[in-house]
Amino acid sequence: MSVISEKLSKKIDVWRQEARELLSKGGSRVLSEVTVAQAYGGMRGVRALICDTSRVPQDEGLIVRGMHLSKLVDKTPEEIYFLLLTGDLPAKDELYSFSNDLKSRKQVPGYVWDLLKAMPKDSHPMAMLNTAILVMQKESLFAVEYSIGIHKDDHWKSSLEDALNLVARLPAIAAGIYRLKFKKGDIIPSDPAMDLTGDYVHMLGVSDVPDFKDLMRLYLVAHCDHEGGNVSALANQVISSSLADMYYSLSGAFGGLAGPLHGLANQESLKWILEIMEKYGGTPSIEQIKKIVAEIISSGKVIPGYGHAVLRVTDPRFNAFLDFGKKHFPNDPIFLTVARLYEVVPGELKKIEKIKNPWPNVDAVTGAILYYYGLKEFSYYTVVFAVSRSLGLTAQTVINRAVLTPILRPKSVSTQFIKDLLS
Ligand code: HAX
Repeated sequence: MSVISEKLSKKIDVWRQEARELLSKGGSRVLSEVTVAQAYGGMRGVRALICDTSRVPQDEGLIVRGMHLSKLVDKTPEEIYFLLLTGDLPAKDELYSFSNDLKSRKQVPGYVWDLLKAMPKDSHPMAMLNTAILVMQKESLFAVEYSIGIHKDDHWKSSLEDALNLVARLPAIAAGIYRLKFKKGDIIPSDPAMDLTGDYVHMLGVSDVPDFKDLMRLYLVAHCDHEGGNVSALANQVISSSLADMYYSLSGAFGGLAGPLHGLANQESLKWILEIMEKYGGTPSIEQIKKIVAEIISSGKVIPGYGHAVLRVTDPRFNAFLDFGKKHFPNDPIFLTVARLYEVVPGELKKIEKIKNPWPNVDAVTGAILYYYGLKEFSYYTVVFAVSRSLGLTAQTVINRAVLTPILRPKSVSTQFIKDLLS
């Protein structure tokens, strides 16, 4: 048995027992009420899901398994994945064995490359990523075991195998997509000895750029998870709750991540920053930014990278990347624009009453940083986000399988129901 399976099997017994006890102690206690406004308003604030991999308190931001992101910025994706799955950071020997386990699973089936090469040249990189994941569905061990009729108590075991295989292969697939889509030359084979970040950077073909590996390590850590109710996590959970395997649920989740109000916001944000820099011949002045914000709001559009459905403070992930930029390239003109926008935009958004959170989210800065390091293809940025988010999403699915989360099926009501209620 691998270190991770052994550790998880002990934890899972505890988690199952805990859930049973909590349900018998207070199964009828109310967590949330749902107002008409919430039913019309995207269920914002309705508490109706359990997620233990991470929490996002509105005034703190991302907390992974009880540890605030600011305490995790020096970790590796392997450490974070172990933490997400088990609730503990790995001991040195556990990390060694877990990292080797992931290294042994990196091989991408050849048919994935054939398919990606056959896709239309103008396919979006996220569509390529989803296609690659979906075509690998036949590799699902969970699907095989389910068809054999394995006991549901053991569903988590083959789900864990699917999770580890997916997480191990995604950097190669993502890097391959970058090279194919943007004509960067041949696909660079994975180096079996390298860790997830090193290999990703190596396969992108940018391993000679100083500090880029460190940036990617931070990137893969900071985007790993964001509790259970965001678009991609919710989609992931809904799909996997039908006992569809992880290839289906992860590609479905990434379909949501590819939306401009979610993971695509990083590409939108940088596009916008470059446009205003072009228009104003560099970093705009404070007065110019005020004018830009007013124009966007009056045209009914959103300021990309600002606002959040849950957060009510500056996203700590934004702060982590801002600190990275200040350390490595404080005088880069695009980075200076990001910093100036941060000085001015929140004050302007605060004046608009309907906007609940005027502060930047992670997407306000990451595009600018990837651009600085030479990753100038905006449409690729969400793919990097997805590689990181695969850690949290697959961990959530393993845990949901482990604690036997049932099929998700909230109740909808009709407009007539609301009319009758209010009459
Ligand atoms: N610029 C302009 N208006 C904004 C705004 C912004 N950045 N953020 C919110 N608003 C508007 C909303 O569009 C909404 O207007 P309407 O009532 O006219 O529809 C109103 O303010 C209330 O919205 P809210 O309650 O404050 O925010 P929501 O929970 O509805 O939406 C969003 C949260 C993140 C979708 C929103 O803030 C937004 O569109 N931001 C810009 C896009 C963005 O940065 N997305 C990335 C979010 C982080 C993430 O998921 N990354 O993957």
